[in-house]
Amino acid sequence: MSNGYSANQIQVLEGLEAVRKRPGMYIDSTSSRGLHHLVYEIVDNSVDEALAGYCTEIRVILNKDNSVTVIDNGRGIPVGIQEKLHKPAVEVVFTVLHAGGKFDSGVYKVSGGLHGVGASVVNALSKRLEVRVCVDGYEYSEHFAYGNVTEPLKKLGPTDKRGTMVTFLPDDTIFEETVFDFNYLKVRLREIAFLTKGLKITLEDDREDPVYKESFHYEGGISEYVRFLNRSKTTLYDDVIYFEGMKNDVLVEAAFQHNDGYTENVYSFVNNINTVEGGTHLAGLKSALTKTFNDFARKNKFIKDNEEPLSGEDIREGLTAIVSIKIKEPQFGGQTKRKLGNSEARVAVDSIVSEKLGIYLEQNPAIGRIIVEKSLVAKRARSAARKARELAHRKSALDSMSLPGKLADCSDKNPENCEIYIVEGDSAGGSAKTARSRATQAILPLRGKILNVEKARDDKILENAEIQAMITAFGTGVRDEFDISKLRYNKIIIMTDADVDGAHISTLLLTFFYRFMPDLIREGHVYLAKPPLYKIEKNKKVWYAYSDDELNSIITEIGRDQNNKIQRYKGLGEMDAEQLWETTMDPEKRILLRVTMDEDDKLDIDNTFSILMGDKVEPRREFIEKNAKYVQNLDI
Ligand code: TSJ
Repeated sequence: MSNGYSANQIQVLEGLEAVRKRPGMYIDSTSSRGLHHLVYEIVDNSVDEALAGYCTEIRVILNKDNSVTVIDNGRGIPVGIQEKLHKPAVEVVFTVLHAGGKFDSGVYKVSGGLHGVGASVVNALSKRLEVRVCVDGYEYSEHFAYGNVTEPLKKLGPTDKRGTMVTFLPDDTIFEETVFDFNYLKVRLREIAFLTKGLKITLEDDREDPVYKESFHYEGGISEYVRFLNRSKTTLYDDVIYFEGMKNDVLVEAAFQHNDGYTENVYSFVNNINTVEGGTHLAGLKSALTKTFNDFARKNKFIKDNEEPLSGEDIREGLTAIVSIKIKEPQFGGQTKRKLGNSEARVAVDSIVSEKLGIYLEQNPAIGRIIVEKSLVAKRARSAARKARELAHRKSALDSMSLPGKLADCSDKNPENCEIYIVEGDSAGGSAKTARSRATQAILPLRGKILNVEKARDDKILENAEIQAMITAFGTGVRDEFDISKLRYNKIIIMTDADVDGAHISTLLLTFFYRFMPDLIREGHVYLAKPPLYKIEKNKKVWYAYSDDELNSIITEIGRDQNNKIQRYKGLGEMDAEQLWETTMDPEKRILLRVTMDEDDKLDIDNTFSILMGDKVEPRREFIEKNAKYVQNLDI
């Protein structure tokens, strides 16, 4: 060959050594996220065994040495010698890139899908990996290190069990983070259990004493998922409406229930992968809902013959829905490869949901009526909301003449250089205005608590003075009219007191940004300022501590002394302008936390906001208790 590579060299490059040399080509990151994906990579194989009908239980164990064990009660990975490579099939699975397929075609699979890099990549990125298989009456084991066989396949002895067990220890020279997070794994494993009805998944933390376990097992599958997502909401009717069916080789499940809120929470999955950009299956669901509810509404005279139909948005206000399909050859497209392209999926979902929902509504007209009445209210409110949105848009499009009165704008007109501080309270706002660097820092003080956008419709939200001030100042508009190129500040910085009220205000603001201008967060423009918790003075010298740990290390360093003066800051208002500048606003010294989001976590983020901001107390109390150990600097 002209480039001088021999076939043999190419073979070598395609081996597992390539994975270790360039992990980024095989996993999307070597950060904490990539580390956790190793677990999903292994678990997906057991889920496939469950989808094939041979496995009912999966256990995931976080071991003390930070290795992970995955156990299933499926058929066991075959151990027979594979003809082509003259090796046991199980060894091929762990040592050949993208192995599999030969003995498992013609079934729905979740592994090998989008992230599906296979067990061999996990093996290559592990310091050690052990597999045990119980199959055909015997137990076998094989050991690997860095992807290489260290103990060949060994027959251990007879057993009456069946199944596969894999233990792997991620290589800490490859991953930046090697400690597994129970809660991160829990969210996804619970989701897999919801999406695979009947499958029991247990997550066990053996690093805790006593061992901490949670199990997920849902006979109702995605209809239980919808009930779970609505648990912090007031629902409009008790049923979760659920349909399943098969058409064109596409297995379709859909479930939904309305709540009395205003946001649309519709999620779609293909082979257990969350299709964050939607696609044909989602389009099929939306079209079926719009068509079928309009048919029902007309038939029952909720809409007159000459009246406009309900729009899809009207019907989906307050809707929590999931569509989950299994398809043999998914075609993914879109920016993040999370958009389904198969046209047969649209047809399958549309026709199954249309047909079954039509029958359901005939048999349950009272529920149909509740939904249509809610949609009719939404339809009326929608036109008011559109006017409010357009007004907000027009206002922001005008020049600085229309900027809010409370805004102290910066003089530099290049957004690249500019930042805006959203400040809690007029007094802190006043100090911030004095302290700021006028050229590049704008200050927008907010009075009191801002509106909870989870509990109001667009028209009410956009009438709110504080929200209007932000929209006008940012310049981007909201929702469909949002245009990031109009953004007037490169950084939007939320500055609140370091106490519970401050945290609440930050959450309200983040909820507003997330619902109305999610791209601000997605593109990394939103930050939280971190004011100091303590001021330490000794012999006219001053230190600031931003956490209890930092306070302790400062005290250790300067020595415990009668002359030390330690002041606990209760709020921004206690600092004068100079202190505020020095501790929280000076770009050279301040601490800013950038707010980020991972598309994969969208469902969980939606859910977290609705729990924190929703109307039921119990789920919120439970959430705060469970997450209390992760919350720092909360002055309770
Ligand atoms: F991939 C893997 F090695 F990482 C892995 C695979 C890890 C774990 C924890 C489980 C599994 C796995 C594989 N569980 N069950 C299976 N099943 C098969 O590999 C299997 C068994 C029998 C047949 C058959 O056609 O008889 C086909 C397959 C795919």
